[in-house]
Amino acid sequence: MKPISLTRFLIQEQHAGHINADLRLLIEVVARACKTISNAVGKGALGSVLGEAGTPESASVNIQGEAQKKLDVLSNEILLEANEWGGHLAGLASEEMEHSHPIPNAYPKGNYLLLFDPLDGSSNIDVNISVGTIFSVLRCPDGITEPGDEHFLQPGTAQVCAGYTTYGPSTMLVLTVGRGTHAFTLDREQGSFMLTTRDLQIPVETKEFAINMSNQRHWEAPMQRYIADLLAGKDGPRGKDFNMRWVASMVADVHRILTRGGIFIYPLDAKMRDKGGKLRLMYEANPMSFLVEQAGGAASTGRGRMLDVVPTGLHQRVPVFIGSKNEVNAALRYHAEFDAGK
Ligand code: P6P
Repeated sequence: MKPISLTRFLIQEQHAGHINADLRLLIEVVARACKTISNAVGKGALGSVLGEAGTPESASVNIQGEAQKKLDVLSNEILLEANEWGGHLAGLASEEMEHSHPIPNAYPKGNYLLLFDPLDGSSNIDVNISVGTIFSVLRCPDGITEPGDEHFLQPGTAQVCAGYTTYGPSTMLVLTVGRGTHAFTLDREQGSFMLTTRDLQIPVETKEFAINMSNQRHWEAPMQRYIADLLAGKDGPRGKDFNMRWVASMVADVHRILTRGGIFIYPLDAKMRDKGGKLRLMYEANPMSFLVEQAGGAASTGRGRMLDVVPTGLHQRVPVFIGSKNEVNAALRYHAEFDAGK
């Protein structure tokens, strides 16, 4: 049977009463912006969009203190311009901008807040490895027409929608509106995202873990023990051999896990302790956690459910354990035993 388009899927969800017209418009606008980003990313060296933003004399650095790629800046601009005028948003926030961006008074305003990492994993862009866009949707608090940063600081359980687009061999959009997690593949001839997997289910068990092993000496003791037991394989406490993958693009690693299972970990380490971790809560960990939970997986900071974290800052960082439910729980047991002094 011919797959249905994203538009038809969203109209079905709206007629079923699961989303309203504004949220449908928001998702369509973001998906269209991601198609534009996909085209820019796909040009590679032919598009004069690779390399660092800014000039050799003054590199462009974002709020995270990270060098910005030209495509970081371009992707951010594409998402800003696509979402400002539609009347579905009250404000938006981005990894690339220090503060949230209210919708200009010249445009109509809506009830949603959009947060995004416009191009996650952009350090991989110049070596042609998959990157992605991550987005999260919250409701603007009642009565607020000029939302400030503080109005975005809602726990992950408050999300009404989350998704990512991965720019890989194919461009895929993975989306949840709280009723399962669904995957769409971009049909470049039609220019439409087509529903290729309805209701993704992450296997609860896995033999595959994703972590940056070069940080091992900086990890806390329970992390050292957990990974050592994975590496000990079938002769060790876990009684089975494990495989490892690390793309250094969260979108690519999480997409693999949503597709075939696994656990992705970016733990707290001594290098990152003062920052609270590497990955950002509001537009990386929370949307990915919503998607993974809706696909039957689990997501944690290592000491608590990710979606329950009460944010304290727009660019707050957190440790991330996400993926196959039983493996995430196994990793959490090492932390719980350590905290209990065992
Ligand atoms: P490291 C990309 O910069 C990112 O935010 C995630 O997409 C990715 O999982 C992680 O950082 C990679 O971190 O320390 O391995 O470069």
